[in-house]
Amino acid sequence: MRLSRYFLPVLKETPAEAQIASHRLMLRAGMIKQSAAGIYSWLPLGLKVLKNVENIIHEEQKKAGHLAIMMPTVQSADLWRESGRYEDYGEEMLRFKDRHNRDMLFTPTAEELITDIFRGHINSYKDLPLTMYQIQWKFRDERRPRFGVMRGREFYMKDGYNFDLTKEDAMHAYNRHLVSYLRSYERMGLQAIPMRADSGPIGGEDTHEFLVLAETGESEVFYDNAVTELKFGDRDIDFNNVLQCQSIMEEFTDKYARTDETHDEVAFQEVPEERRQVARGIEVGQIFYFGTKYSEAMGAMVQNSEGQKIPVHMGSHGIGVSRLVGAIIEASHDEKGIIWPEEVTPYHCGIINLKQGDEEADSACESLYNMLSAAGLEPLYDDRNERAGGKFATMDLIGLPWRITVGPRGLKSGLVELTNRRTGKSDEISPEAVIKKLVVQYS
Ligand code: 5CA
Repeated sequence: MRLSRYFLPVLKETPAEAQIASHRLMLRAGMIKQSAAGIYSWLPLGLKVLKNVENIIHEEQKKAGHLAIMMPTVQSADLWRESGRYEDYGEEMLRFKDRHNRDMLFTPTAEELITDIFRGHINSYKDLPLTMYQIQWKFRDERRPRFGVMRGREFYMKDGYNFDLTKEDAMHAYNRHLVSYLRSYERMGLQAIPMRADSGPIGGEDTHEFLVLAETGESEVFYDNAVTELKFGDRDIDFNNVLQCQSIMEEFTDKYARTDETHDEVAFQEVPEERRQVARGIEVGQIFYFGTKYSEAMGAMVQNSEGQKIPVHMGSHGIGVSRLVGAIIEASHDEKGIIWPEEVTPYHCGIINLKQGDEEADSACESLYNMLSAAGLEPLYDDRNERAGGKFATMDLIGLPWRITVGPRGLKSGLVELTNRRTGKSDEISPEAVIKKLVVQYS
């Protein structure tokens, strides 16, 4: 992509309404634009990151054997009356009427809709287990939308739902989700710690939230510092292996780690004092087992092997996809701007032409651009007639992991400069060496 052809409305001033780094930087880097309180348009740069995050989730869900679907954002109130949640959900639910005066709503989550799909088609244990998920916009009329995409009213969420014959099978689905979530967050360059939480309006007793530690996080958290030493890494996972998934779940949840909703001061005091931590975190996901709450209310029954009809066991599992973009920035930025982890970066590298219009510099940049593209990488080439200082500031702000600086002086000896955004370290190397290095880096 050439910057001269791009839409990157960067802001020089810090927007007054933005209180935390990620909100400030997303506005300044031209990633999003607010259209109403807690409702945003995603501009080209922001959308690229959102899609990268979404893709990681799709890939990891696929590995876990979960099936992608897409349900509507507008639902009829009738299903929610069946479960009893139409009244329970309160003012967070956006309600409206269609032209026939029927009660409709914008989906805040989709337990009812998926249960309706299930009961319409499945009635035997032979069709279980089944887990389906979607990545779709949600709306919750939050009392205090704030911090940009962190607490929006409209937000992008992954919601998955498992259907199982027994509680044991459903707990395997729970563990499978926990494992696939740990893996997804680590791929995004985040450490998200599973913490025992409260189930709120979703219901059920078994639930964990995933929290990314950050001073600006909205949740207060209490944990044994030993949990921060756990790494998922590149373990080989067999998602059908019940014991393997269970043992990973135990490894990541047996130490004390809770949000303020479930915090138990007596149990916390048993953690050795030097490891006891009280901090803040951003909730980037939550998994629930709620048994037969929806299947009983809505008649989602299956026949077991003895021919009896029993309500199916369910859980639901969410990831805040749009919130994650903010969380990644909270975890990875400096005073100059964003620093994208390589897995989610919108472009693999930036090219800065120090002397636009200089024949040699222009042609070196063009050739770099073409070679990088041919090697399967996506460069962002700043080909505008701007001063070098402005180009550097923009590149630092938008946070691409690598910057290639091309100028007449280096080109005299056939060299360009390759700079790492995180470390600030630069190397003067040949364009061919740049390509080689970046191809290895991103493979
Ligand atoms: N039905 C369940 C699981 S699919 C559910 O709705 N869970 S949730 O309420 O915990 O939401 C899932 C995730 O969405 C949360 O962990 C959080 O990361 C994200 N989320 C929730 N509310 C908002 C919001 N207002 N803005 C941005 N992200 C949100």
